[in-house]
Amino acid sequence: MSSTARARPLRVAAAQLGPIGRHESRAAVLRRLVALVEAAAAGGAALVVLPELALTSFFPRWVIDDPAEFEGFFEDAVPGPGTQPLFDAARRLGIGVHIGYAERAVIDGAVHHFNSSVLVDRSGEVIGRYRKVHLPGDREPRAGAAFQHLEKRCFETGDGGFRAWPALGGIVGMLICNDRRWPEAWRVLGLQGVELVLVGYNTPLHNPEAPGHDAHVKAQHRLVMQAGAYQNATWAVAVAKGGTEEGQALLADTLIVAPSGEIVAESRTEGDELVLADCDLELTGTYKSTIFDFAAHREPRAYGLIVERRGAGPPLQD
Ligand code: CDT
Repeated sequence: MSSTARARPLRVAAAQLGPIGRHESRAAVLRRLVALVEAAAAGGAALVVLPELALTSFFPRWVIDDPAEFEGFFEDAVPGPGTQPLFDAARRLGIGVHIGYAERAVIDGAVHHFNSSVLVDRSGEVIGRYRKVHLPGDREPRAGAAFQHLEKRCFETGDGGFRAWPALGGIVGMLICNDRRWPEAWRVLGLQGVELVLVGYNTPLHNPEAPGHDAHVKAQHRLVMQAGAYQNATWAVAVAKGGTEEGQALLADTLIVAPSGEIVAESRTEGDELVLADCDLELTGTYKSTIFDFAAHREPRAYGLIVERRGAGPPLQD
């Protein structure tokens, strides 16, 4: 990476979580999260990034017939009474927080469930919220699978699209887990001038639908993070809930990626671990003003099928 004259440094802490048990109490999880926030602040970070569904076990792996147990994985408000110790600690220490959680929202009197994340600034103000758009897996249980992946059953598709916000001296966007595999999601953030993309994930190392892909899970995770960052001239933080959770192996490999596509910091363990990097947001400019000067080089008239088709169809006719 080359240095720039007018640096905009932001020290970011990616706070990887190890496994969370199905019956682990919120209080116990919150103690772990607060310890990570305190360590991030002690390390001089301005932002701590926690993973997808960071308050609970990855419950879409189970068919949960008991409504009380299912609803028990959801939050009515974050920040809110259940997570106040986390946000109190962050505000006291002057550090911003990104966290993923299962959201129960009441919209026009009806209850909805989303896989969501929130970004809170260093003074405790909510900067933005995101509801996961790309929900992988199944609606109905897969026969014979040791673990299900029932996000389509547990959540509704996010209704807010992909957004970026001015925050922390730059422009910050959020994706959640499977979103990182879709270049369209990155590009919608890139077209808002995003400079830092935050991505929490729970990625199983075994996919019952396509076990032949299992050997490539880590490489494919790195591929999409590095490509997404480079092609959109942005820093990117991918933060895992990793390790073996309730018998299911999840990818760790928390990463911080520069706009060059280089991995500048990565986790060494599968447990609770902080990964720190100094991200100069100004570095995005050397890509945004040259090879990825969108205004100069993009050709939207050639991209029509991106929004006209959902699935692949036949080759276009002359
Ligand atoms: N949480 C999440 O989105 N996980 C998916 C697993 C896909 S395999 C059904 C991922 O893309 O990592």
